[in-house]
Order: sequence, then C-alpha cells, then structure tokens
Amino acid sequence: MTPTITAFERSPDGGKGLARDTRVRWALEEVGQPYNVRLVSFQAMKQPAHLALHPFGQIPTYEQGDLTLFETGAIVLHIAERHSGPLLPDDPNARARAITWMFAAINTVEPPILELVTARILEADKPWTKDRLPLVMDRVRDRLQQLSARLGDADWLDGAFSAGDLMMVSVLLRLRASGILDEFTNLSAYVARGEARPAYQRAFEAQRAVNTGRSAPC
Ligand code: GTB
Repeated sequence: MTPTITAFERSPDGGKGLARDTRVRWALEEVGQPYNVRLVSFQAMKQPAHLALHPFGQIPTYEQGDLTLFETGAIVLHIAERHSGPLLPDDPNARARAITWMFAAINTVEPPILELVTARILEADKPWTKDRLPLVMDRVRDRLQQLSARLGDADWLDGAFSAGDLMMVSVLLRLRASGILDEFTNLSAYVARGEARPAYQRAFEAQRAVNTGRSAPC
C-alpha cells in the first residue's frame, strides 16, 4: 500500500526544502518507495482530523494501512527498517551505529542549530538577541567542530551512506543561511555530497514544486 505523508500547503521557506517533510521524502526516494502527499494548511494542522494523526499539530505525518506515525526521526527509521539495504546496513552493529547517528543528528546537533534559527529569525528584533547571538553561534561552532573532527576526510559518518547521514545532512542544511557551515570545509563538502544524491534531488524538487507552483521534473 502506498504511504501518504503530510507537508505544508505553503512552506514558510518558499521551497528551500527546510521543512521536515523533505527528510521523509528523501528517505522514501532513497528506498524507491512511491508515496502520496497530503498538503495541510497551518489552520488545518490544528484541527481534530490532523491532531488525531499528530498530537502536536505539525507535519510531517506518515500513514500506511492501519499505521500512523509522527516525528520525522521515527518515520525515517521506520522507512529504513522496512526497506533493508539502502538506509541501514545489515550488520547488526553497523545498523546500531547508523541509528546512533540519527539520534545524534536530532538530539545533539540539531538543538543548538534550532536555537540559532530562533535567535536569527524569530527573535531577531528582540533586545536580548545582540548579546545572545554570539553565544548561540559559539555553541553551534562547538558541535560542528566535534562533528568535523569525527568525519575527518571520510565521505559519510560510518562507512556507506545511511539514515544517519540523511538526518545529519538534513540538520546541517538548516545552517546554510548563517554561513557557519562554510567555516568547516569537510562539513560543507559532506552536505554537498548529500544534496548531490539523486534521491535528495528528487525529494527537493518535489517539495519545491509544491511551494513554488512549478511542476517537478519527471
Ligand atoms: N519533532 C518534530 C519532527 O521532527 O517531526 C517537529 C516537527 C515540526 O517542527 N514540524 C513543523 C511544523 O509543523 C514543520 S518542520 N510547524 C508548524 C507548527 O508547529 O504549527 C519545521 C520547519 C518549519 C519551517 C521551516 N522553514 O520555513 O524554513 C523549516 C523547518
């Protein structure tokens, strides 16, 4: 049965691919699973029909048969597990490490990045932002420094590309506008490698088509 995911009717980023449905689309493209998309407005997200799928009234969600999921990490992990091979290695230890990187992306690397997004965008005009921004930027730099040291000159975090890389690249993409990523040559190249993957390109174009009104290339 073809899964259905939800995405913004109009993403606030205008199609830059930063909303989290892109991560789910990317995972589905990597495993070659066709999918349907139901677009929801901000208003519809807070209505009972959507809240029944997502208790926090957000996107993305994932429905397949009688299974409904929310939380991007859980959805990507589910997709990876259902399609053995492309996103999770068969070796149990390598698989556990790939899942560890998924958690590291959303639990350790993403939180300071989200703080930065809040400071730069949502609180840009607040009186405290001038003093707080350098502190937040340094917290992001600390994490990137550690991640950069671990990645070294490898292509991916642990052997072949995995769901861990999919999540980490997606998280790092949120930094592009800040310029901080450019301070770490190997991380910039890592993100570029992720973006160059045909599956990412298809996912990106599909969400862009929704948000710009242009049709996605076949
Ligand atoms: N922990 C949840 C998950 O990982 O799935 C978080 C889901 C979430 O934050 N969803 C956001 C949402 O539905 C969209 S992705 N927000 C609406 C609401 O809460 O009312 C976050 C997002 C939104 C916009 C941009 N952007 O414009 O650049 C980027 C990312």
